[in-house]
Amino acid sequence: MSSAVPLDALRDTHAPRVEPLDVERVRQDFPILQRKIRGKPLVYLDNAASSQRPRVVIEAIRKLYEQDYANIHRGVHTLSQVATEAYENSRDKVRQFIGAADRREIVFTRGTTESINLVANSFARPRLQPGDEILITAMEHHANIVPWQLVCEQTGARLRVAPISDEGILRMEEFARLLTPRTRLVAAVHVSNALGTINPIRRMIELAHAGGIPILIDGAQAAPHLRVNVQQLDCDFYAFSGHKMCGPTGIGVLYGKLAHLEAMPPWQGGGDMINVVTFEKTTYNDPPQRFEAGTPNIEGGIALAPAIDYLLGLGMDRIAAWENELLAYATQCAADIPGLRIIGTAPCKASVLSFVLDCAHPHDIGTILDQEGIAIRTGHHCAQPVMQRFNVPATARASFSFYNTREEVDALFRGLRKVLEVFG
Ligand code: 7TS
Repeated sequence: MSSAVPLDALRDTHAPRVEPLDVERVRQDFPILQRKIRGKPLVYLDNAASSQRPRVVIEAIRKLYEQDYANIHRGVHTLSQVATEAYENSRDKVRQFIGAADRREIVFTRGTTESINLVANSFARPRLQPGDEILITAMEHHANIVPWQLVCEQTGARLRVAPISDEGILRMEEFARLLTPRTRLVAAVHVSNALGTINPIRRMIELAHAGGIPILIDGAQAAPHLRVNVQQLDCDFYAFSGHKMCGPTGIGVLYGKLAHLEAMPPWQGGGDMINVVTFEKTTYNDPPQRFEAGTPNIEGGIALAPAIDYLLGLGMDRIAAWENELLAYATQCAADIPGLRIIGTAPCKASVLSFVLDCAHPHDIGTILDQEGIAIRTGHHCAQPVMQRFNVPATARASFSFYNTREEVDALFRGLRKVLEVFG
């Protein structure tokens, strides 16, 4: 694959030509990148599992704990007001980041998983009848499979799966064919964590809407890497996690169109989500508070704002351009490794190089690379059906971030040559 990957064709964004990132400078912002592993410089290529945090995020949490911490949405005292304001400013920041029309469309959750479970329980379950269908794709993370299986079990609805090609590309004609009058919801991944495929979600959304079907997009692997605009996309729901985009762990987002959120019942009860409680009857708060029962991840929510500011400061187009160059370079290097097979060879990919070697199990690859200070993920990546589709038990996965360098890609392939020496 050359670096001339047809970026815009499927990225749903128009990426203008941009100034390249000063990666060495960017790396200075991430204290952990100075760390040594077994005496060797850390080469962190497990970004799809979780990214690292820049100093601005670390400092925001430290400042909160040292100066501004209190519970939110409940105090007249100064600290509670300061913390509440910071938390709610984060909601505005998220709204801006994904181009939502209204801050009430931004629900804070624990992460992508919880966002999808919220939609499954509060949007899908009350609407589903026996015989209804939910359509997903064959490249979903378990987080976008299991919640639908649970609601199907509860309601008698049926899960349908749109197949993918040997390259890991969604078969659009099959996807279109599976949209039927029985389909009540589509739930599809934007960027596959196991294959790297970028799905043509704009087209998928159009097709779903042409049949009057709402659609949720799992953006866990897209929000950190691509410019996302939910109004342009016109998706009904969009889910993502803070920890994969330089933000804190345990905070995530569900974007939902306001009309949907207003029509949805709460899914968890407790403090903050109510209007008036009596033993006879309780009335519920408006969105988004209706879906945010209990004390939330205050520091996570607050420190998501500097993470977003950081990404926007670098520019999502510059991030995408550099990551795309790294992926193209790594894909090129992979061609020189005997017995290496890339799993996921779609022309339009983001961030992820998933592969197997003839001679070594992915766990052995991961263990030997760790000796060299190189962190990759090995296993099924919580996408077991993808492994089944490609008939492999697991893959080794290097996933790139904007702070990775070509030298780190070289280190990865030096490490893989060591694997060949041991097992080849
Ligand atoms: N959807 C996709 C596409 C993902 O990649 C992940 C996490 C999730 C949903 C769940 O996100 P969470 O933040 O709620 O856990 N993916 C991975 C991964 O690839 N390696 O570790 C976690």
